[in-house]
Formats: sequence, C-alpha cells, structure tokens
Amino acid sequence: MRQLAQPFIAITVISFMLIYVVSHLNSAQGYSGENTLTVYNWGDYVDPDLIEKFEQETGVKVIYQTFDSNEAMMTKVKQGGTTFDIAVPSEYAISKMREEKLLKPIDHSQVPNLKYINPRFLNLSFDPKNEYSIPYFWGTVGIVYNPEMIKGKEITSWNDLWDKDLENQILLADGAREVIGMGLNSLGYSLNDTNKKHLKEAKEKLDRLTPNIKAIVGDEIKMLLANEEAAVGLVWSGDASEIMGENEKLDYVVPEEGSNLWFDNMVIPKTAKNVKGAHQFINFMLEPEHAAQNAEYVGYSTPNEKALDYLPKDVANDERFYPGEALTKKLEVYDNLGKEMLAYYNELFLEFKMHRK
Ligand code: N2P
Repeated sequence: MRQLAQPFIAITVISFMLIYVVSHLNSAQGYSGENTLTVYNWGDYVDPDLIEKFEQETGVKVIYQTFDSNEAMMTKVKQGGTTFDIAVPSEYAISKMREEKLLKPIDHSQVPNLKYINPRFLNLSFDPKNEYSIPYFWGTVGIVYNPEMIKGKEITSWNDLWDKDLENQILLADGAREVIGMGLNSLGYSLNDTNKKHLKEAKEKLDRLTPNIKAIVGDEIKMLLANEEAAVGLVWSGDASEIMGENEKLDYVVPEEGSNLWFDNMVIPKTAKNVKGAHQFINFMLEPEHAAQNAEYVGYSTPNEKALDYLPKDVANDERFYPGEALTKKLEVYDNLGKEMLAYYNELFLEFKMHRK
C-alpha cells in the first residue's frame, strides 16, 4: 500500500503545483478576467496612487504594463499574446489601429465623465465621433535646454541644434516620428511629408547632427537633463514640465519652424477580456479630481476642462504647457501615413541610429 501511495501523492502534489504555476503565469501575461484589468500605457504616465484607488473602489486588480513607442505598442497588441484591456496610443496610431480593426467601440453611456473633456479635444479627425478613443493627455514636442550650459545662448529654432558649440550636448527622445520630424521641420517640410526625396534629405541632415548627439534615450532623459548631464533635449512637453520641476534653470521652447501637437487617448484593444472594467477605468480617470491628480503627478497637460480648477493656477495658465488655440494652429498633428510610409519613417530612423554607432 505504502509503495502505491507514494507515487500517487507525488503526482497529485506536482499536478497542483503545475496548476498553480500556470495560473500565475497567465495572470502575469495579462490574461484578464472579471477581476483583473490589464492596462498598457507609456512609461511614467500615471500616478500609481490612482491605480491603487481604482483597485480599492472597484475590487478589480490592475496589471500595469508599459511601452515606450506607439510602434512597439501596436506590434504587441497585434500579436495578441497579451489580453490588454486598455491601451493609450497617440492619434496617428489610433487611426492605424482603427483601420486594422484592433479596437473595440467605447460605450459612451458607461463614460458619463466624458462631459468634462474640453470639446476642443473631441471629434478629431483620427476618431471623428470618439467611437474608439477617449482623451487622456495632450501636448507638444519641443526643446528643453539649460541656458547656463550653453553660455546664455537662446534656443528658439530646430536649426539652433546644429550649432558646433553643442557638441555632445543633445539628448533625443527615442521616437521615430519625433526625430525624423525634427529633420523635416528644420528644412521647412511638413511632419507628414511623404516625399521620399524630402525624407532622405531630412535623414542626411540628421546625420550631420550626430557629433552633437550624446544619446537617444527613453524615460531616463528626464533624469539626465535634470542632472545636467546634457544641455539640450528633444522631449515631449510633459517631460519638459517634469524636468523643469526638478531643475529650475531649465526652459522649454516649441521651435519657431513648427512642431508636433499630439493627443494620447485611452482605447479598448480587441484583445480586451474585461470590457466592463475598461469602461470603469476610463470613467475613473476622467473624474476631474483624478485627472488633475494624474496631471500634477506626471507633468502632462490634461484635456479635462473641469480638472483645471483643481490644478495650481500657474500650471493651468502656463502657455508653454497649455498653449491656446492660436498657438496650436501653427503646429501639426501626425497623420496616419499608411502602413508603408510609417514603415519607411521607422527604417530611416533605424538607419540614423545605426549611423551614430
Ligand atoms: C510619457 C511619454 C508620453 C508620450 N513618458 C507622448 N505621446
């Protein structure tokens, strides 16, 4: 009897262990059910206290994962290996994801807090009726710089970055459209240019910036600039605001040749399992006090009109981070240039990165 029982017990124990491990692996990969919600967002793009508050209020456990480019996010959602319930793409990516049928429609009756969003951020061309996306943050792309480190020179244009005095002083955010866009804008071309001759010209001009580029980096760009490891950075506006909060010497400028105006919206990817939880999450983030808390924490600009009442006046009135409509008219929103053209932008960006090595 003992001889028979031992292997039986061993097999039972091993089976239970396997079941335990597999079920935990599943949740680690974001296999959401009723009680979990897998959120896929940019790095440093939410106040973790809000996630905790959401979990307490709803009893839903949030599995939080991050990405650092629209391209990386889209690839992962497309692969379908992870069941993301929420993602936060930028406008051209939303348009592309709609085209590729990667999104679920959003039921506005479950998002009553949508009324707090300033209409200026609704019904934009990438999602004309906000059928698939709800505003999260918005902003610009520009240059953060340390006047002391560049001998008091003023930076007002993209072309200022090619100054020989800036050798090894520039950090770039790791974004294909941002970097290629800088090349295009500096030549007076549109951020949505599809003329390959112009694009090559932009890439060659960027190659000539190489001696001035110290590194192309992710979210650590904030820490590096605040610690004065470099004098100049190509950044998204909210990162600039956070950096300037850390180091008051720094300033942010949207270059005079033009730049990018972007919108990051919450979407429900096709892979979502917890659609109800996804709607709850969207509505929770739109609660004016939550939107204000989130904006203060991450440094980005909220599209939530009512949330502005909860923000310090000097933040909400800062034209550098809350540019009015007159100023934003001069800026360009990225278009969905189509699969092939977007791939071409990425290819040029990769070649540019290789050129540096
Ligand atoms: C947050 C980056 C936000 C990117 N770290 C703007 N689309």
